[in-house]
Amino acid sequence: MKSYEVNFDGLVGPTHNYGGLSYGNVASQSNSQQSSNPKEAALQGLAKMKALMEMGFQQGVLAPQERPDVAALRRLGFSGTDAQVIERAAKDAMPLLVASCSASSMWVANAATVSPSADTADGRVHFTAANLNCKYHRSIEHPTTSRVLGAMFADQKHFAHHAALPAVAQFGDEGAANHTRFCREYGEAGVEFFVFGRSAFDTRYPAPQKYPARQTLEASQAVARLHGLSDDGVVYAQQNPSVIDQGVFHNDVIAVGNGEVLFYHEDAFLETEQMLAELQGKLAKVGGQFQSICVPRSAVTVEDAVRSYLFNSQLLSRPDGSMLLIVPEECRGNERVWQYLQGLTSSGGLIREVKVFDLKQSMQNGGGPACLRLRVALNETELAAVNPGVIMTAPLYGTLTEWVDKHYRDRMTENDLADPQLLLECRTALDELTQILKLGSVYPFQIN
Ligand code: SUG
Repeated sequence: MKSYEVNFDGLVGPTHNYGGLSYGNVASQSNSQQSSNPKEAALQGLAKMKALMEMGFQQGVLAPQERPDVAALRRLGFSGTDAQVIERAAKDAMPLLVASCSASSMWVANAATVSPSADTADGRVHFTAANLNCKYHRSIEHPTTSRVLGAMFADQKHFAHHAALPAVAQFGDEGAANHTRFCREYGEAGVEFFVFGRSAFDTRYPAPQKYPARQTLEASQAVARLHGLSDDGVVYAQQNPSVIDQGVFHNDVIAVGNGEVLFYHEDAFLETEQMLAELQGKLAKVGGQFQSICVPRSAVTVEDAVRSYLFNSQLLSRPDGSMLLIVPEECRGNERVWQYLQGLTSSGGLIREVKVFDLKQSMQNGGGPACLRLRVALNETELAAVNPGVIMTAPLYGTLTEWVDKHYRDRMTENDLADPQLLLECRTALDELTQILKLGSVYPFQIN
């Protein structure tokens, strides 16, 4: 049976803004308080989806969340009408209003961890929504994420959904941003590679000194158990704590994998040789030939990687077996990175082509091409069971760009978040969106 890797991209929500909310994420902190352009952000994301669809890749779309999250503000003690809740939060606790307005659900690489049916004990595709416990503004995403994923992958014969892990730092889980799958073909059994930043219970593992390690070993292990993965089908590795301290807040900022290939920076991991040997051995057991491409620090520094997001690229398989790298414009702007990429594609290796996308609105908050997509490997039968409303087509692209043009503002600052009119605008837009994508009622304002 045919199988595919389907990229579901997060549609940027109408409140996209630069809140400076993510300590440890250099771009988020350095662009704090700048004015943003939600309309441009959404159109940049849609342009990437359309381009991939036109290149022949399977592409889907994942809906944004209801923001401002008035229900979250109510849980923090703000009361009255919805407009009063926003007004009181703006007056007494602006940082909480900003957090409740974040469009951070656009970075759907953090929405969930997904295990394809070929790897799981019950032969279904498993999803665990990420608790995103490290940052308040992201920790409020998972209930709606679960409802949206449930509406997209509704058929229980093929899809199994798990609630987010317990909401404590010991089980900090950031979803697919720290999860990579290696396989020969997407529909065949593979090896799932979980990268963690620290251990919550075992003091033998070192931890970063400056910035938080968001993903714990214990969270990754829990996800592997929930998904029914076999020991032979899983490899755990620790991220190098010193790169976390340089702004590598997720593994997908320093490594990316696809098929049988891992593309990574020399400083990305601890115990790298042992980890590569384990990946090679386990992939061989399912018939695969593991290959790794190490980018030396002498060519590209960790700082270059963090600034350019070279590794936050999408590594995609072409029908002829070669690979294509989707990188952000910032890679072209960095001389060393661009030179490295020229050498890589002309070396006769597997990665033959680089395509550049302008995703500046998202990049300024620390989200590159790979952050914006959730990969779901599906066979033909499973793909046919996905809600067809969320699969990208030329007409859907047209409808969504019109929808963005109609509902989105082209400038957003902190003051705009306090405008009660924004809440109404967002709800009107999202109500229409759930009809466009045929999701049913998924937002708190549609349910309560
Ligand atoms: O969680 N930025 C996100 C970026 C997530 C990128 N995802 C991956 N690498 N997979 C984060 O730090 C910034 C929001 C603000 O500052 O307004 C933010 O949440």
